[in-house]
Amino acid sequence: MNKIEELIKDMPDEIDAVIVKNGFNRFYFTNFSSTAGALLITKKEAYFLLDFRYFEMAQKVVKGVKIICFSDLFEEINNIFKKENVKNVAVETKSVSISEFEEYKTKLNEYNFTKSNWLDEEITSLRSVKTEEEVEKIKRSQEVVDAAFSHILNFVSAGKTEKQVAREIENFILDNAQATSFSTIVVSGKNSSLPHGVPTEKILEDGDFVTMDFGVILDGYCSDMTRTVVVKKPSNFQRELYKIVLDGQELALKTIKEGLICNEVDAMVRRFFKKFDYEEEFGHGLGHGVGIEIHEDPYLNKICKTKLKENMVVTVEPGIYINSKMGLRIEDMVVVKENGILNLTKSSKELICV
Ligand SMILES: [Mn+2]
Repeated sequence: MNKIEELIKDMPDEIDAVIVKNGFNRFYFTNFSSTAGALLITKKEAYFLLDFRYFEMAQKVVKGVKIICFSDLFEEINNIFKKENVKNVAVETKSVSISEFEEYKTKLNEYNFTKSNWLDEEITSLRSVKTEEEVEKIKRSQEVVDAAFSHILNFVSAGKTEKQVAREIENFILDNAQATSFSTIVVSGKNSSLPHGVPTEKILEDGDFVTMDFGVILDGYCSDMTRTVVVKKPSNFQRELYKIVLDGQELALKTIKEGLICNEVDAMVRRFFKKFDYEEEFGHGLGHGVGIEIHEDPYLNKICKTKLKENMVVTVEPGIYINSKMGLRIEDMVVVKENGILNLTKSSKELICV
């Protein structure tokens, strides 16, 4: 069964059709990227409404849905609903704005529109469990990230600035993938206490931790990795701190498997850090889902109660950040399996001196 058939199978009796407006969700069902458009799914058929800019390309590459070129979106939706005898229509609650929703209700006033939690939850749950094909794409996306790390190890050194290192990573990514999946983070020395710090003109100095967090988009699928290296020689304290973070990460990697609850995995690493009195210094979630979006469900954090399922792809990225002094993070991306994980990240986690 393909993704659209899955959605149709789960569509409640009281809903005749759905409109998928969110760009990431449209891509999920069609594998086609566009800045505008709408995917209409009735119980019988799927229609992809696109404007002239995308029409020709979509006709060539999109399979399994009817491609319609619209000049007036509402008129086209009306035609389809008439033809298919649609009355009750669900739209995404999270991505349809209040004004857009009002517009639907006004311009298509013969139909009943509902902001549907069912639709959001359905798409979230479909998207969070990856197909084998998606896992393969994410794996290839991660391979570029691993290659970028090998590349940067020959570049990052005392005397370079954070910005220069970030630019070198991004150039490598742009040469080998579609785009970066987020703005590359390179933080060093005191700046490394900032988990999502922005690269600055700060020069890398002896003894600095350098945290590099970056990812790519390849074939529409994201990857994400963080490594922390040290310039020249680490202090004993840095070695200890690094070992605690790595042990915390490995504890999670050894434990994660289908059936565990997200917030319990997060809590386990938090308890581990507490033993060393670093609970407060781990101020963010343990990880997040990755797919079409760099951050998507499920979330390994304090509040997410999703049960892990086979073929969910999540990051595992504990860190310890000592205010105004230093910090570090280590991040891998893994596929959840029945009895454990498949780690897609191959880069070394030894504390590397550069
Ligand atoms: Mn991440």
